[in-house]
Amino acid sequence: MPITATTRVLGSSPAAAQLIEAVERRTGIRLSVADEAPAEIELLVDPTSSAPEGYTLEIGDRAVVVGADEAGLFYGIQTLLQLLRQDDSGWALLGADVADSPRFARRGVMLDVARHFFGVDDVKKFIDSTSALKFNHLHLHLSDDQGWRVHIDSWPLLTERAAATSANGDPGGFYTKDDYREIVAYAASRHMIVIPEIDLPGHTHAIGVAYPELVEAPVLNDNLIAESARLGQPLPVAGETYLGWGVGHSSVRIHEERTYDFVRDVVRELAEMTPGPYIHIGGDESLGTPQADFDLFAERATAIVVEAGKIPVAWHEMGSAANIAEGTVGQYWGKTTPEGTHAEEAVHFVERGGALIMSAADVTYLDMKYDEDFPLGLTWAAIIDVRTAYEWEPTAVLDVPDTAILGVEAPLWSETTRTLGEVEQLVFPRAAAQAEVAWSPREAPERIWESFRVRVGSLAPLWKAEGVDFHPADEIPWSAR
Ligand code: TNX
Repeated sequence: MPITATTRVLGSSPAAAQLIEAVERRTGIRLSVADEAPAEIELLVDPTSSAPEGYTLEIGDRAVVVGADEAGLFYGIQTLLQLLRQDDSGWALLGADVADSPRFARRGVMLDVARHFFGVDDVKKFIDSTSALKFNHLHLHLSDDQGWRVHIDSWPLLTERAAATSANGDPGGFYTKDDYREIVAYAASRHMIVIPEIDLPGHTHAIGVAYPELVEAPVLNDNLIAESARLGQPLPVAGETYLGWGVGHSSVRIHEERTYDFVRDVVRELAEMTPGPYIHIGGDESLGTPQADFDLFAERATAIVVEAGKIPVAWHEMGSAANIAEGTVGQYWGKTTPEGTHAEEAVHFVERGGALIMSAADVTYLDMKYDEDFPLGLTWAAIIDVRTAYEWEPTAVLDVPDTAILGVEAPLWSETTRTLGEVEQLVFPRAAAQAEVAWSPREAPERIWESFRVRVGSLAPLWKAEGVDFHPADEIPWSAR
């Protein structure tokens, strides 16, 4: 059906305004609003129409989108926008008859704002581009060795002393509480829940820059020393800003009560400004923390999150603790063929009544290079081309019931990315692969690489119109318009 200046949209929800703006960005055509039916494009919400977050979309002489809820309507509109095409006779919507709803309730992306800081406008743009792929959770990695990125009233030196720099000595920054609330509200307007992460008990060198009494002296393992030398990076020095990106050298003091006062205060202040149900407390790569201390910390820290009324989320290593709080959600970042103790740690979350988010590093990690020569990214987990990112099955990695898998999250670690444009080159198109793994039924006939590569290729004009700096991987037949 043609899209012209006389095309009208009926529907009062915020989704109608979002559709009108997106069409204008793409085509330059400003659709008008209809006061009553019939209109060329009709947007409706009907809870009986499909499963939560689902929608139906019919495009013939008219286009009708019916969401099961506001999120479903938003997703139906995203699909409609993917069907906009320009040819010699102008703009049109391709015909369609779609009934769609998500396989997994949890479809996430993570942005590491600690290794490099990204300001509110960057995060909003990241929300726009990822929510358009129907991602509904945004995990913000808010603290790491290199910096602390959110203001905490009860521990003000965190942002006063430990936020100014990023990895490599690049500029840092932090979110005021109003900034953070603005991000949360913006994400909600795109149906995304923010999950804040404070990484503990390792990845905490920056805390020690602000409050030295909370953090142990750096533990320098052989790998850290060798990698730092190879990369020409400095080693961590207690109380001084850390500019390298080595991991596993820092730990908060497990046997000091003040550490738990700190954790309680931070969790409380974060919980107060986080409407979503989750607080992520990290737990990865605490190589300098003795195992018994680590397990003790995991038990106390997860209990503190529960006391604050939130569901704890932790990287899978925290599953080593026998008495991790019941219901804690584990985030598995091992490989699709698990190594070492990764699988048993992950499974323990399920044994404790929790569930799992799958972030298998050799397929979902958005910071891995596409190929050996790609200028951005790392290689430790794998080289991940688009096909590799696409062809995996989240329920086939661990020996747990399918119902224990909440969904998929694709993390972007930011050691090598300084700008949002660089982030986008790593994220797109591979985030689209994870979006489909998380959304589409396993048995759908289109859930195959030969179909996906053509469909993702058709997103190029949309991404160009939205200013998304995607990587034009040569595995994909990119559409010109
Ligand atoms: C491992 S994955 C980390 C991060 C790094 C990342 C780089 C995980 C839970 N921890 O600290 O940034 O590798 O790919």
